[in-house]
Amino acid sequence: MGRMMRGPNGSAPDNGRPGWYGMGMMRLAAHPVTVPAGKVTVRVVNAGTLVHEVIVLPLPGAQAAGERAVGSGGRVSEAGSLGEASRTCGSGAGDGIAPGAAAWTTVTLRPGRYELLCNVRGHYAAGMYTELDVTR
Ligand SMILES: [Cu+2]
Repeated sequence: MGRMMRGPNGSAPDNGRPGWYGMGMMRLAAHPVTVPAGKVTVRVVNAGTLVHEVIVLPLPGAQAAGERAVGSGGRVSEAGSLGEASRTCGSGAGDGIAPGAAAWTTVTLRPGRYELLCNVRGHYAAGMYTELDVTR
């Protein structure tokens, strides 16, 4: 069976509107932060009030989580994506995880460093990323 991970934990904007307000407090956390190589089931609970998603990307070289270039659309490149959890109460890719809902995906990961991130417009720059390390 897979390992348990949770996130993202988007903060709750006081006015309930998506946008810049409250985005400085957005975050995404993995539990645990290190897992053995092989099939890894990423389970996500959206504890925030906005729609989120989690995408799994390798971290090249010495790059740290949060260092990807953000394009003019407020998103990062998903090239090389190994999978994503973005379907409300479902597996794999969808239209985003509704507030309060769960989502999941199973990916096969070799030993290395990975980044879990939310690529909803503006969320990466607001801090929705975290590193996941995979050991042998
Ligand atoms: Cu997000």
